[in-house]
Amino acid sequence: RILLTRRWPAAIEAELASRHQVHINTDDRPMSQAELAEAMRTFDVLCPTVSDRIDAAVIGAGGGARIIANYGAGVDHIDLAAARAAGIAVTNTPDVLTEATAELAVLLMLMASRRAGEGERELREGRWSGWRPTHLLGRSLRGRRLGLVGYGRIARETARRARAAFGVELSYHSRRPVADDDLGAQYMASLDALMAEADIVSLHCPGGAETHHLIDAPMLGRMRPGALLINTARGSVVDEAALAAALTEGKIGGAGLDVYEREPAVHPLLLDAPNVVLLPHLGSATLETREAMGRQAMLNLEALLDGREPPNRVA
Ligand code: 8YV
Repeated sequence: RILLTRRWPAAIEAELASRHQVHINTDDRPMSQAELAEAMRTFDVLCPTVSDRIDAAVIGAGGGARIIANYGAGVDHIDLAAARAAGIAVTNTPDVLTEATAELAVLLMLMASRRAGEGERELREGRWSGWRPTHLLGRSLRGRRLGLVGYGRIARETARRARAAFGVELSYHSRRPVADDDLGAQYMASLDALMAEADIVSLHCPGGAETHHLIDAPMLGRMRPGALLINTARGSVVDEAALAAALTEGKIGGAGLDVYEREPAVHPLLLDAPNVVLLPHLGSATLETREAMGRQAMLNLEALLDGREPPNRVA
């Protein structure tokens, strides 16, 4: 018995339902903590999403669940230590969403550097007074230095696209340099130095306690005037209040955000800040990708139920 905590694309829901007993939360809202705990007791498999908080209390409810097959790559909303202690497997869906998320990171870079969000708002609000030579001048991406924080699959695909299409220079910061980096990006052991040198900083590290507010006011203070911050990783990595202040005070040039500290809430000062592009967590939101994520979750849960090692076990 499998529970989907949210609706998946119809084709993959149907595929899953043709093979298993599937229950789907059809309400257009996340389930409550009490409902999730109850589900842990009564289902064999829970397929949560980033909008569910699978904390120690939910996991501790115990009972039937043998696997939490997350629909998504990031698992910072799941208490992995509690799952380990309870002997419940946790899997995720990496790889299948790499391209879609990298595309969105590039979209945000383009929108922020060309002031596309500002321009669209101005036009829709009837404030466009016509063409003029100095209207909404952005900056070209060519020759600018893209600094990647975290250098996993999504970071590298973002870097590959940005370099091939727009001719950016590449630097990255991660705990260790990547061996045999085919992109030849410059490794920077110091995040401070990367922040100070990059024209565009793009975040690709996991969420969770280790990276909470990694990009805080002092870190934002190191950025070049006019530099852009792109976040398709997790909202918790950035101190949103400090970012809103840096934007409003003109300390940095702009930001492109897809993720937020308290989704779906967005810091009110960010809504009013200049040159910030705000998207509602659309990183993996293509039909192909969301179907592939469902298929990957299905491979994981079926492997575990059949007594095989799931391909994407994280706990
Ligand atoms: C997903 C994401 O849409 O996979 C992730 O970590 O942030 C998104 O692309 C989301 O996680 C679905 O649960």
